[in-house]
Amino acid sequence: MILNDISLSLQQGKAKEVRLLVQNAILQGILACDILDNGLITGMQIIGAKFKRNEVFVPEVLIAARAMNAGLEILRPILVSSGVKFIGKALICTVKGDLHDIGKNLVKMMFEGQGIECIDLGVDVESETILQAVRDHSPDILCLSALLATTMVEQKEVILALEKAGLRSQVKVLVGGAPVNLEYANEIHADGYAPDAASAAELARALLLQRSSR
Ligand code: B1M
Repeated sequence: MILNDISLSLQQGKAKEVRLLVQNAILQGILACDILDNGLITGMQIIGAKFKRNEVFVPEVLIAARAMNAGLEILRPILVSSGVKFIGKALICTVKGDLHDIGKNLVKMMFEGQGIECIDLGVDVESETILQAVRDHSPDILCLSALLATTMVEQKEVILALEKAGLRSQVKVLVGGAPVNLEYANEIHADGYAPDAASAAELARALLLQRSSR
C-alpha cells in the first residue's frame, strides 16, 4: 500500500511526500530494494509511459524526477553501507547533450554500496572534461550513462577520444542507459555493459577483483 502511495506521490511530483513516505516505509521494515523497485522506479516507469503517449510533458516529468531523486537520497544511507573499504575508483557521468541523471545517481549509489569510490562529473559532460578527469583521478572504471538515442553515440566518441589520447588502456569503460545494449557496447569496444544499476555494480566489482588477483 505504502509503495503504491510512493509511486503515486512521485507521479504527482510531490517531493516532500515522497521523502516522508520513503522514511515511513523504511520504519515499517520494507526492504530498500522493494521501496526502490516497487515504489520509486514503478512510479517513474508510469510517468515515462505517459510521457511517451503525450499525456504528460517535460515540466511534469521534471518534477517527478526531482521527487525521485528526493526519495533516492533517503535510501542512500541504506544502499551505501558505511565503513566499507574502497576496492577501487570509478568516474561516472551522463554524456554530452544528455541531462538525465536518475539512472546515473542510482549506479553511483550501487557502486558505493559495493565499496567502489565514485567521482561524479554530473550530466552533459564533454569528452574533453572526461579525459582530463581520467588524467587527474586515474580511475579504474569509467561509467558512461546515456538515455537518449541521440546521445548514446557520445559513448563511442569518448572511447575514441580515450584511444586518441593514449588513455584507453588505463581505464575500463562501462556503458549503460535505456537505449544501450550489449551489442552496441561490443560494437563501440566498451569493456562492459549492464542493463541496470545493480548489475553494473556487480560487473564493476568483478572487474576490480579480477584486476587485483592478477
Ligand atoms: Co527524458 N526521455 N527527455 N526526461 N525521460 C526518456 C529517456 C524517453 C525514453 C521518454 C520517452 O519518449 N518515452 C525519451 C528518449 C527517447 C530516445 O531517445 N530513445 C526522452 C526524451 C525524448 C527527452 C527529451 C528529448 C524530451 C524533450 O525535450 N522533448 C528531453 C531531453 C533532454 C536532454 O537530456 N537533453 C528529456 C528531458 C527529460 C527531463 C529533464 C524532463 C527528465 C530528466 C530529469 C532527470 O534525470 N533529472 C526526463 C525523464 C525523467 C525521462 C524518463 C521519463 C525517465 C528516465 C529515468 O530517470 N528513469 C524517460 C522515460 C523512461 O525511461 N521510461 C525519458 C528511471 C531510471 C532509474 O532509469 O535512467 O533508464 P534509467 O536508468 C536505469 C538503466 O538505464 C541503467 O540503470 C538504471 C536502472 O537501475 N543505467 C545504467 C543508466 N545509466 C547507466 C549507466 C551504466 C549502467 C547502467 O553504466 C555502466
